[in-house]
Amino acid sequence: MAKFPPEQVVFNKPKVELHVHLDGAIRVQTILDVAKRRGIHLPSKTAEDMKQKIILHKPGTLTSFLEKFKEYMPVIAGDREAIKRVAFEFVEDKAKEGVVYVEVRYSPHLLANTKVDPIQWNQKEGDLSPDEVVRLVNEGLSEGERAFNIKARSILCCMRHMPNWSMDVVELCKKYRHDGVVAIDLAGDESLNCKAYPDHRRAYEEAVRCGIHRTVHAGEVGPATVVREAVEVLKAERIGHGYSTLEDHTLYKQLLDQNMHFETCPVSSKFTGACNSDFGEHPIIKFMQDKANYSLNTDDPLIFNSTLQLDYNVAHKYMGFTESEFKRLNIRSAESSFLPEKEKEELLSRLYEAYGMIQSTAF
Ligand code: FRC
Ligand code: ZN
Repeated sequence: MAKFPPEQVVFNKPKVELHVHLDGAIRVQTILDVAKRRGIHLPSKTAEDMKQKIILHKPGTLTSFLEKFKEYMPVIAGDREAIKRVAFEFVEDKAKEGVVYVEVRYSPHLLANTKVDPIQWNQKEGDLSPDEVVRLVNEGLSEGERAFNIKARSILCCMRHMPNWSMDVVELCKKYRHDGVVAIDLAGDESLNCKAYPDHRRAYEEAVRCGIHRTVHAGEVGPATVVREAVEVLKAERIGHGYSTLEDHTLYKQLLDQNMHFETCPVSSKFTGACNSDFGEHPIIKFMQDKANYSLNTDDPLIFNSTLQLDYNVAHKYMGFTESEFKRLNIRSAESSFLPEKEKEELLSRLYEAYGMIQSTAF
């Protein structure tokens, strides 16, 4: 990954971020502090050393990616104080990156008292429920909103390999829809789509019935058929990543016509091997050329040792993004946010004002 001098800040203007994982956006120092308080042994004593252990240094496999979570998730999961702190600090970090509106996602079950073993995620050993996790995150986010003057909402994730959690997740979305939770997501291994369907589909049907917004991780490493299923079966309103949509021209045209929003993550896609490691060949360039509806996002800044600024720098330096495209995509992101109409209008006004634009939809 190319490093950029900190003074090279492209698009130093208010931004919207729609795809970032709370458990992939934790401060290394917080992991160390919490481990110390809980008496959990870590392989490293200093933040710098721990950071080197957690970050992905080169594009890796799913296994190497999951190993990263295993390093620190047991420190944070199941700890009330840590979960609230992580949510609060997340808002501070986003405010510093110039984000004015963020939707942050996580699996409530994975932050509950769960033994973090990629094969047996569901081993419960404590008393912190997914419901209480959501309440703690809501508190941390709303305290952060007041302290740092930005807007933060959350999205609750179902996991593809844990279909028995999905109805819980949609019920939590319903319970906390007036307390910061704006949508449901489906994350994890895309190859598990078919087997896991009935439960995920029922959860998404319930979301549709109750007016809960929907996004789905699809077409990141999986084929275009996963995207099609997300749209047609799960009634996704936005697609997480969606790069492989380009392999199915009919589907791509259909999604362009219906103004589907793609939550793209340039730096992440390089590290997960989702896309060609040559940024000059990236699907996002096609999205830009076609004036598609998409956002730029970090996904897991802790694991990729990145910031939203880095994703913008990459888009500028290797993909030819201009200031006016950055403005356009942020306005599309705000329009595709899961905020209620009135708040969406307020957000859009804030952007138009900051971008020196007169409000108009003529792009
Ligand atoms: C997933 N998480 C954070 N980042 C990701 C990601 O995919 N980029 C969390 C949660 O916020 C879960 C981490 C959703 O645990 C295949 C199987 C997986 C997996 C990713 C791919 C199983 C567990 C998992 C991530
Ligand atoms: Zn993601």
